[in-house]
Amino acid sequence: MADDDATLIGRLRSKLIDAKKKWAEDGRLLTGEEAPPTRRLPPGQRRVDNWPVLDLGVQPDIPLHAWRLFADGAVEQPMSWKWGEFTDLPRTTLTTDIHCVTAWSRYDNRWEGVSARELIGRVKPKAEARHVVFHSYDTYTTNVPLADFAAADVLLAWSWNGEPISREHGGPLRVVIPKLYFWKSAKWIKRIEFSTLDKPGFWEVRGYHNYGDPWREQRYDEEA
Ligand SMILES: Nc1nc2c(c(=O)[nH]1)N[C@H]1C(S)=C(S)[C@@H](COP(=O)(O)O)O[C@H]1N2
Ligand SMILES: [Mo]
Repeated sequence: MADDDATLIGRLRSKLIDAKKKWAEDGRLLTGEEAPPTRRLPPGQRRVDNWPVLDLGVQPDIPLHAWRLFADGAVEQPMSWKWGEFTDLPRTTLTTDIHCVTAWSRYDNRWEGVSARELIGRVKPKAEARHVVFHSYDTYTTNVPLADFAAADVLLAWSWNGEPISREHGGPLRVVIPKLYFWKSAKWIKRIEFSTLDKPGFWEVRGYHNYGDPWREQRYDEEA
């Protein structure tokens, strides 16, 4: 890629990121409603049938032979997997809804992969580990409480509706955390860091809510 292109893409990216930061500052899309989790569509969301692509403008291409997943930090047993090692772990399938902070929701996504619980059982987080930080191949990061990562419906997924997850949607492997806004579901996952301290990620330091519960409409940090 020519230097000029790289500069242009850099400028486009930062424009996009600034725009989203401004949304957080303005509290855009907030309805101020709360909905019981028994309601399927969270407040302020509209249902879509397509699957929008959202990222920082870079979609890393990770050949499977070079792919690695690391799990480390506050754990008894730090581990890493090559692609075939990871896909040989016991697998789970699960159908979930997606709720993006930009107000679209997509129902009935069928995922296949390894459950977070399976991975947690292998690395054995230390008693003082309370948080998890996802680090992705595009340098994106996002944070969740360990308790939420350890929920029964959290997956490290390589397949969506029977197909390998495409590169634009985070393949080879992405995180899926159905109960939180989709920015917490890191695409192109590379490293799962267990931590005693909370470490806000890319959007969390740019005005997004630290937790991100769609039914409590936790789009943005109240302090922003
Ligand atoms: N690595 C990485 N993961 C990411 C992002 C990103 O930019 N990089 N964007 C997040 C946001 S804001 C959303 S809404 C979803 C979008 O996933 P999709 O493109 O598959 O719809 O991915 C999340 N995970
Ligand atoms: Mo998002």
